[in-house]
Amino acid sequence: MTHALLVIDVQNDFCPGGALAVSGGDEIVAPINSMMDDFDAVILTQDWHPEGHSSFASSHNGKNPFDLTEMPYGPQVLWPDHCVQGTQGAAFHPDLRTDGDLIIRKGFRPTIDSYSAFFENDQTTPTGLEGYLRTRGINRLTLVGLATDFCVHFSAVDAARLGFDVAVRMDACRAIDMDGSLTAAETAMRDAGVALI
Ligand code: VGL
Ligand code: ZN
Repeated sequence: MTHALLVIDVQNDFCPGGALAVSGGDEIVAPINSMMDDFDAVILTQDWHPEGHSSFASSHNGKNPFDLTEMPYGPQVLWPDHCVQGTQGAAFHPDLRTDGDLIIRKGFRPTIDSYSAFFENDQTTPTGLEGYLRTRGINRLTLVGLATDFCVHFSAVDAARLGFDVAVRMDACRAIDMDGSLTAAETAMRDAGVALI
């Protein structure tokens, strides 16, 4: 077994004071840093949107952050502007170790959002992460990061469907938790065969 730690979106905009702050988002930085040495590989993801991205409420007339809209690929939550490429908000939390092996960016296509580290929200456009993991012989993944109910959730479910052995360290994740999204995410992850630890 070659075991990688997948660190999802530990970026300023998802931490207290950020544009899409997740409560307690900064509390997981120190525990994640100390876990890194226990893995064969460390991979970080970075939410990385162009200005005016289609997932931003500000790009839709009459819509507010956290409203739902319909995209060609299905329903999409609209977010406050966040993780705009090159901004401080898109940077990793300043205390996060970034000496991992790979940083994979997602959400850079203007018309598709990407929660998962594997596929964009159309569920068909790949990020390339699967190929990277397979060519390195990585078959086991532990996920940590932000937010439990969105990017961690979709990354974990996709990884399990692709056949990886997947665990989520819930103590090293924090959730947005809107309208029961955390409970729904936990159910979906368990149903996909993800171990919640
Ligand atoms: C995320 C909402 C929008 C996440 C990213 O990292 O969970 N959530 N973009
Ligand atoms: Zn985003």
